[in-house]
Amino acid sequence: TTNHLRHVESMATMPSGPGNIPHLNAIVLGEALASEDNDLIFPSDDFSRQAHVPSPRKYLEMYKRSIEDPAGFWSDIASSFYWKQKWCQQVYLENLDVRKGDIRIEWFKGGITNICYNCLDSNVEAGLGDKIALYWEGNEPGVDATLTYIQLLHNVCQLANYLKDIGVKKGDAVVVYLPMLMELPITMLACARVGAVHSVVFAGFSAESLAQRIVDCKPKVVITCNAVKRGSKVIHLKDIVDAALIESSQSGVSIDVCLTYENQSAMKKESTKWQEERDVWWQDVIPKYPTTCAVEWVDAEDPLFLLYTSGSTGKPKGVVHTTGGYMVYTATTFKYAFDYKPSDIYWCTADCGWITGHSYVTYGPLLNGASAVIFEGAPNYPNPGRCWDIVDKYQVTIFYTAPTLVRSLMRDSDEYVTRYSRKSLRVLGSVGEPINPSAWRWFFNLVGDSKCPISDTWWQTETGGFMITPLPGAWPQKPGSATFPFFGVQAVIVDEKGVEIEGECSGYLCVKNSWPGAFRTLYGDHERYETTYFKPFPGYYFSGDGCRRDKDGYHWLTGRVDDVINVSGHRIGTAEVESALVSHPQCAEAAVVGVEHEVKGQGIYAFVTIVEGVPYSEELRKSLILNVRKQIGAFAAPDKVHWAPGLPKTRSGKIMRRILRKIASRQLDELGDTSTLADPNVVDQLIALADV
Ligand code: 6R9
Repeated sequence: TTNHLRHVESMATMPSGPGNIPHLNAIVLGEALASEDNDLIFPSDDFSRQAHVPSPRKYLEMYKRSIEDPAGFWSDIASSFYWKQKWCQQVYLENLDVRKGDIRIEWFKGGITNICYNCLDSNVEAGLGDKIALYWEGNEPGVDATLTYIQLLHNVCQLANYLKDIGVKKGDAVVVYLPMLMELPITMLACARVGAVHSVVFAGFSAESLAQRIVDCKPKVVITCNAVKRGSKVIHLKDIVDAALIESSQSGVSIDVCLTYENQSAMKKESTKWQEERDVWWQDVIPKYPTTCAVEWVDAEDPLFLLYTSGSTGKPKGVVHTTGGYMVYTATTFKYAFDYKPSDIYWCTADCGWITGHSYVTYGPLLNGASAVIFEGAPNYPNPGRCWDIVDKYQVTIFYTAPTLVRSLMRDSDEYVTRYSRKSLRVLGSVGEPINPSAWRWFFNLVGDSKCPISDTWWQTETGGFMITPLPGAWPQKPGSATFPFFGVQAVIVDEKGVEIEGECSGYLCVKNSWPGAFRTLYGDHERYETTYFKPFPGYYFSGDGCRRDKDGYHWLTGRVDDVINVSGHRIGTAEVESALVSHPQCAEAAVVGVEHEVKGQGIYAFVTIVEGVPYSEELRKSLILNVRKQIGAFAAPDKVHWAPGLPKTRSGKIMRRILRKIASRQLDELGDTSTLADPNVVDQLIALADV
């Protein structure tokens, strides 16, 4: 264990102690880490030696500067990007205290740049033109394609020229409903090139959800494809878009152009339903445009994209990210958290329809000039070895995925992993939900052959990029802990009164300052932005997550503390599912809670009260679930519907979810005090109906 000693030593010899950085107080003492009961996993000497951040000491030095001199720290980094015009003297402007006025976060204000230029043109100019930017792996093994940086630039320019041609201007919204084809990052980049704001909608959302997002941002054009194959299933995306466009026009938002890519391997042109005056085949028009296109220069604070995410109440929130800070932040977090080097081949299994795909499929990797794999298919098709087949095929060195995938692959024979070499791997990553220690170990020991550090990255749609993450090479890891805050992030844990707690503790995870990748507002509702995120604990950004800090200063995320359920890493608001259920004519009332699920992390458990006189039946159960699939998407379908002639309510009519959670998880001896219920009998009734 020379490694072990080396780390403890280097911690003990840190320059001047942690100073004003509370989360480091414990770890700097060193002896805590050396104690027997710690479950620590150390990076190898070889790994640490070559890493960007090779030691706790280096981390501490950089972290301290990032907190004490954020302007200097981020200016130095931002200077390596291309700016048409440099930002003003003051790099960032912030006020995170609602009591002192509006929350206005600005970084690099006055700086003029373009993120597409920095992703493509800059890299081509730096000599990376012939480097592969994207490896595309189709649903069927053997179907694949590549684009070099120069080819990607040409493709992006052609689409950008088309967008300009149909009148898309700086600031206009473009809704994108595409699966994981190269056309998805191409579309995002083309929007950025012309200064348009993309709103990518995950292609698993239903027509109704898509319509809602179209009505909200009123795009000039919708970009989609006719169909996609995922595993053995064909999904007719264009039909979903057609239905969404009928619905949005009923709400007064009509779309003139629906640009549709022909995804030949899934569906032929001829069998696609078509509306001549509105629909345009991508392949008919885009290749005719010039392969160069002047960049629309934008202010650092001009919006780059909108991405909807679920909250605990009401309709989904349109999270707005701007250009300059997001660019600097995604690039920097990508580089450090994955210890990225130019020779790496990177694969993130996330879909571009979620924030992970925005920041760490498209922008972060391309800003670093990386070669990234994108995968159209399902990770267990044609068999559960597909991921490792892809890793070997492209010699993937950095593999970033979600705990739910790890857990689902764990259930199959290890032989699906061991039959592949996986020798190329050097860093693994995890995102979306807490990774349980057993999944962590399987991922580490089996997939990574006990040699690849795991970057368990905690962050959110709102944060734009990683917030708490290991830096592989710097720290010994603890399975299941996201470790320490990234540079520039002052993560704090507060109690219910909003008072910061130090040392070993647990409470609500907040952030004390702003960081460049932070979202700036909720689309069209700045008030909701302030109320949701900055009012609960005045003076802080509130994440909605619970967190524990252990005696060594490591952070352990404990899940959402609001009414948001995390299903397979996807955020779903209980209120959204409830509203989909009660819109069913035979559903009188619904209450939804999250329940532990072996693969998905959390499953959706719905209690439903049926209207008087209607019998509860299997058919009704199915039709209730169908309502949720139709209104939100298949991924939000309840795992269990529990018939509830009555719901446990307080005398003031408030549903007691605490009791419902216990019933859902069958912890019947932990129901607690039910005497405050308006009708305590409903509890026994619910228990009796648990398996109906
Ligand atoms: C990136 C992303 C955000 C919520 C977040 C938290 C959970 C994400 C996590 C994690 C524990 C991690 N979450 N990463 N929890 N450890 N490494 O997932 O964004 O879809 O907005 O979800 O996901 O609960 O609040 P988003």
